[in-house]
Amino acid sequence: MTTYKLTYFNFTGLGEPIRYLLSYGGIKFEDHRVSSEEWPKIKSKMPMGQMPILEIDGKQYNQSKAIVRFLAKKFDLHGSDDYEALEIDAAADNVGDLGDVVSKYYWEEDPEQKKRMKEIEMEKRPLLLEKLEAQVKKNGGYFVNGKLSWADIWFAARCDYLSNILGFDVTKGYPELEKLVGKIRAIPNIKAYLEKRPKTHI
Ligand SMILES: N[C@@H](CCC(=O)N[C@@H](CS)C(=O)NCC(=O)O)C(=O)O
Repeated sequence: MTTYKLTYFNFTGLGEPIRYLLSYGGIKFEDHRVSSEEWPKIKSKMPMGQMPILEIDGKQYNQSKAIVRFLAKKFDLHGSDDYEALEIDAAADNVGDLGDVVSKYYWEEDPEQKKRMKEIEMEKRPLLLEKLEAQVKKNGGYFVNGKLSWADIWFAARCDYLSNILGFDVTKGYPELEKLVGKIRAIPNIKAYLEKRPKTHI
């Protein structure tokens, strides 16, 4: 039997979309959560010195989005033709842009720079969320063509992280996005994962 081991920090971040996808597909996986003390000792063993890493039968694969896309193909969540796949990729990258804006502010350590990043974040976040909201409304409750794709799952998992670092629900005030996240969290295999996952601060 194929074995799956996900190695990532003990938080949601870029590991969470992979955990969601593996759970969605009913794949049993080892959810290896690395502590900040352990990380420097194993960093050099990672393909690009970063995580998440998915090991499949002991072979390491990196890059969260590539891994999620690989799993999406297995579970038929990657679009029914190249055009649909392109729209799904673009939706996930739009969500990625939202993530970048919020994350850059959160992780900035220089106080002056952080102030500037906060201004950018407060200006750009609503603009991006409005666009995402309109897209989901136009597409019958999903990002692309009225059906579930990996971009929807990517979004829901990224919302966990973004809401954690913002300190409030990032979809609040965007009813279509809120509903979409609710639908993803209610998928039985994902719901079961969410009920058993460890509580983390981010
Ligand atoms: N593009 C990569 C980015 C990976 C990444 O930035 N990983 C961070 C955690 S989210 C990391 O490993 N940080 C620790 C380090 O760089 O030492 C992906 O999507 O997988």
